[in-house]
Amino acid sequence: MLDRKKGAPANPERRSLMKGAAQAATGAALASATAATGLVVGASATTTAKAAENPPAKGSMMFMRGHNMIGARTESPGAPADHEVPYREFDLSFDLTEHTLLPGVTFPVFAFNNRVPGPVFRVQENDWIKVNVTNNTEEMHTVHWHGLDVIYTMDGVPMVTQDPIHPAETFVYRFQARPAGTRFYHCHWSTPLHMMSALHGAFIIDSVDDPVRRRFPYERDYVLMLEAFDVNWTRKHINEVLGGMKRVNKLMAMGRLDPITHGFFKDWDEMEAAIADGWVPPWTRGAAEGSMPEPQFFAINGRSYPATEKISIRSGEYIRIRLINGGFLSHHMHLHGHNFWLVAEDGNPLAEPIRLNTVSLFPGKTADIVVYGDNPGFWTFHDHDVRRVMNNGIYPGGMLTLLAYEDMGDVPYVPSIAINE
Ligand SMILES: [Cu+2]
Repeated sequence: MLDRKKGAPANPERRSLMKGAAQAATGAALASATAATGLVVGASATTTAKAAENPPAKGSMMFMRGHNMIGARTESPGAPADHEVPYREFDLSFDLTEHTLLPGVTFPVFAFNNRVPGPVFRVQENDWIKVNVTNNTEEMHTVHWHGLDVIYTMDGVPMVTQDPIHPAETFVYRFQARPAGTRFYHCHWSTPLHMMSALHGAFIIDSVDDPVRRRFPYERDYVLMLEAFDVNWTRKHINEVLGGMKRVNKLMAMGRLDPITHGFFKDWDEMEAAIADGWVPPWTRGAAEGSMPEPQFFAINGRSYPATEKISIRSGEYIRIRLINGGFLSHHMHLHGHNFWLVAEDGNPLAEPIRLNTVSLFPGKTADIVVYGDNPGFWTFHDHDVRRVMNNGIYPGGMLTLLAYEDMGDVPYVPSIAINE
C-alpha cells in the first residue's frame, strides 16, 4: 500500500495512505481525499489545551504526553472524509456492566453497548462504515475489526496502529466493509481480559451475489458467538485494573505518568536500555500477578445452557448458522440428526461445500454452515469437547443449544431441562 515511487512532496506516508483509501472508494478521487481529509497524525486528537502545548510526534504513545483525552474526538488519517463517501454511521461504546449467564451467575464485564455479546452489525459489502466508539469506562480499549480488510490506521491494535482509546474519548473508525462474509470485532487492549470478558460482537457483511444463498436458498440466518468465561478471574482482574487505572488516569492528567514504569517504550532499544539500567520487566518479577484464565462457564451469545436460545427451523427450509469463536479455546460444534454443509470458513465461501456433522473452530475462527430441515425433531447442537458442556463443572450446561422444528404438530416427546446429571 505504501507506494513510495510515486511519492508526494510533503508527506509521502500520508499521501500513500490516502491513495489506498481512494482506491478502495468506488469513484473517490485521490486529490479530493488528500485535500479534504487533510489530517496530520494526532492533530485531531489535540482537542485539549495541554495536548496543543506538546504537539505529538508521528507515531504511538501520544497519550503519554501529559494530557488526558476527556471529551476528545480522535480521527486517524487514511480514510475518506464525510462528504466524499456515503458513510453508514454507527455508535458503539465501551461500558462496564454486570452480566448474567445463568440464574445466580452474574459477574462484571466490559461490554459493547452494555450487551453481551456486542450488537450485530449487518451491512452490505462495500458499504462505507463510520463507527463512533466512545469509552465510558475508566480503562483503555480499542476495536479490532477481525477479518475485515481495513486501512491500517483503523486496525485497532494498540501501540501498533493507534494509541488506546482513553476514558471519555471517542475514536472514529472509518472503513469499507469488505470482503463479504461472517466477521467480528473485539477489543484489542489487554485482550485476554477485555475480549474474553465480553468485548466481542458479530460483523456480518452481506453480498448481493452470495454464492451460499444461490446454492442454498435460505431466508433465516443465525449468528452464534461461542464464548468461554472465567468469571472469577474476570471479576478479580477488572477490579484490579480499575483500581490501577484510577491512579494512572490521575498521574496522566497531572503530566506525571512515567511511561517506563508502566511498561511503555518507544522502541526495543529504549526497553533494553531500561532493563540494563535496572528496570525489572513484569514477567520476571517473583511477585507478578500474572495468571491464566481457566474458564468454568461456556456460552452461546452470552447465555449458558439451559439459558441458551433455541435455533428454529421448519421442514423443507434451509437455514444458515454463522459460528464465531470469540474466545481462546477451540470448540467443536456437533449437530445431532443432520449432516450440514460447511459453506464458509473465516467468512469466505468454500468453492465446494463440505458435508459434516461436527465443525471445529480454532480461536479467532468463524464457520458458516447450512442446515436443511429434513428430520423433524428436537436436536442438540453443542461443543463435543464435553468439558465445555458444563456449568462450573456440572453437566449438562454451557455451550449447548437445541435445533427445534416449528412444524412438529403433536410431538411424541417434549424436551424438558436437566441441570445436574
Ligand atoms: Cu477493552
